[in-house]
Amino acid sequence: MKKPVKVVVTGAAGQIGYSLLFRIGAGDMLGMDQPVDLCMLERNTESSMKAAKGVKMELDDCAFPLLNSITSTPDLKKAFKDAQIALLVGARPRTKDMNRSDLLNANAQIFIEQGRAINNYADRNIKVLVVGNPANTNAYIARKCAPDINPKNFTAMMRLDHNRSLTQLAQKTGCKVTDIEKFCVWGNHGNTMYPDITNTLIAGKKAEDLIPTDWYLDYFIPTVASRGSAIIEARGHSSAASAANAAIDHIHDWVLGTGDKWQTMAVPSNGEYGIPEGLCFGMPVTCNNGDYEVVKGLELTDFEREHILQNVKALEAERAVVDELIAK
Ligand code: NAX
Repeated sequence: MKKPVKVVVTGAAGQIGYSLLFRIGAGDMLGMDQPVDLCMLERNTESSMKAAKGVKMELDDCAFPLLNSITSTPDLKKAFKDAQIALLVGARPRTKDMNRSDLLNANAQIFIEQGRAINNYADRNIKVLVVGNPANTNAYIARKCAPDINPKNFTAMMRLDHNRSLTQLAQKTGCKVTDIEKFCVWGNHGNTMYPDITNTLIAGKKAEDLIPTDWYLDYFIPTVASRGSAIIEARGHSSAASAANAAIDHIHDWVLGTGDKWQTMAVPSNGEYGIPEGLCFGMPVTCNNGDYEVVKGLELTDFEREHILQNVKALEAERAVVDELIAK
């Protein structure tokens, strides 16, 4: 049996945590031969700790063979000590009285602290996935606060947007999701996100030849971007099981590989495709040997450039706000 991998999940007593932890315990994320030391980090309040205790009791009751240990703590040092994988899910939700900069401010404090704790205590090769919103900017903050860790290892989740898109495309064309290749969602996990079919093949045929342009522009792009709100409207709560599933997919592929198959990950830009260096940006990647690589050599159309630019502007505006907070 392999040596256990230490996995930290923040916001473990929340909605997404409640789906995510059981999937990790079942072996869906790291494989059926990989034991896990699972650490749940929650806020240091009586109600959060009590809820986390309840989740831990249920995890115990599953008797998952792959769960080598389960701990629950509000302590950043204990949680991140030697952590090899961190899923940063816990974040401050937006409440009615908050504007965008209040939300950025509240979350910046959380991700500044967690970034520092990762820098001080985590395994030097830790892989970090930020789910908590604003996910791209929170990943940027954590990375900036962890200067001793490879910047490449701080990613944000756009896999839910990717998965949502696959199903829309499959349903429109009557194909299977597995028939779709070379698709990605560029940019920010927000209204400007750009699900891009320029290079996409569906069952070997060019997606642009199969899909009516008006459906793509007027239905597909806005439907993917507003799917989160549609779920809240229908369910009364935000996406949880599908978000947990996307987090599992993201880490699974990063660790276990995709071969030459594209996936979407939000990763720190190295200036690819004119995206300013350092922004955490959704891009097409392939994963091999525990590492990801941004797909290179794409010739962008004017339409792609324009949509990528909208996302650059959105993320640069957030970066300007949080850079001041990080510097304090
Ligand atoms: P919940 O409000 O159900 O759970 C959040 C949990 O985080 C709570 O238990 C809370 O106590 C905990 N928490 C808050 N601050 C913490 C801290 N500093 N340390 C540890 N734990 C802390 O939210 P949930 O529905 O689980 O969503 C979590 C986050 O995911 C939200 O920010 C949400 O907006 C974001 N999402 C991101 C998605 C993406 O695709 N990137 C999609 C789904 C989701 O909307």
